[in-house]
Amino acid sequence: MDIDIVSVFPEYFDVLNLSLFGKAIDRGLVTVHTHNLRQWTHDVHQSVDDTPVGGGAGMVMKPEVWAECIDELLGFGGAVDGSAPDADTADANGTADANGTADANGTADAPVLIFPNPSAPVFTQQDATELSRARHLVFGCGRYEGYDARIPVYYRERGVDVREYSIGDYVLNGGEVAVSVMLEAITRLLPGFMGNAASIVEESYTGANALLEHNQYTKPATWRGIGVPPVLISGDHGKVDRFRRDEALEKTSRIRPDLIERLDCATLSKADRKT
Ligand code: 6GU
Repeated sequence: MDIDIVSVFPEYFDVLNLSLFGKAIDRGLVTVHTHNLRQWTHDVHQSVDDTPVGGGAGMVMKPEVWAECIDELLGFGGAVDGSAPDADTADANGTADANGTADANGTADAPVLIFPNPSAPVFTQQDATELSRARHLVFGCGRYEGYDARIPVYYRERGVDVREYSIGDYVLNGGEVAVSVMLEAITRLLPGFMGNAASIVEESYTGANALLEHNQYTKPATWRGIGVPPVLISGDHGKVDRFRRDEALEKTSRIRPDLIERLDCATLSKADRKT
C-alpha cells in the first residue's frame, strides 16, 4: 500500500517510523510519503489559506493550492481541461477502478483521497476494513477552519473516490491527529502487519455482530485481593465462551447502547437474547 500525506506540518508524521508501523515500512508492506502543502504555493508568503467568503472567523484553505498538489499526487496531467486520465478508465483485467471495485487480489487500484473533516460522517471499523484493500491512499490534512468545499466536489466529479471523515464528536486543531488515527486503524489490517491475525478477528467493532470486547485478565488468578472470574479457570471452554459473550452483550448495552441498536438481530442466539 502506498500512502501520501499532505500537511503544513509534515513533521507530525515522523512518529510513523516507530513501532509496528515503522517495521511495516522497513518490510516494504507500506510506503509513506509526507509532503508539505506549501511546496505547491507560488507566492513569497507561501500562503495556503484565505478569509471565508460570506464572512466569519478564521481562515479557509485555498482550493488552487490543494488542487495543484492533488493533481500531482494522483498523476492528473490534465488540470487545464479538467480531465482525469486515470480515474474512469478500466484496467487490463476489465475492472473499473474509479468506483473502487476490487480486483482478483481484493485490492482496488484507484487511489482514494481522504480528507479529515470534523463535520463529516464518523470513521468506523468498516471504513478501515474497506480502505485497507486500497493500493494507494492520499490524505489531505486541513488546518484552520477547514478547506474550500469545492475541492472534494471537483475530484468526485472526475471519478475520484473522495472520502471525508471525522474521528469523533470533539474538536481538534487540524487533521493531522485524525489522519494518524485512521492510518493506524487501516494499516494494522494489512495482511502480515500484525503478528497474530486471530487477535484482529475477535476485536471490538469487527464482524457481523460488532460488540465491545469482553474483559481480559492475565495471571495471577488473585491480585491485591481481586480474583479473576472463576469460570475462566474452570477449564470448561463452552462455559468460558458463554461467559465472555454475556459480558460483551452486557457491557455493550450499558456503555454503547447505540451499537446494540445497530446489531443484526438475526445474529443473536436464544442464549444471547436472555442476557
Ligand atoms: Cl477529522 N478534524 C478536526 N479538526 N477535528 C476533529 C476531527 C477531524 N474529527 C474529530 N474532531
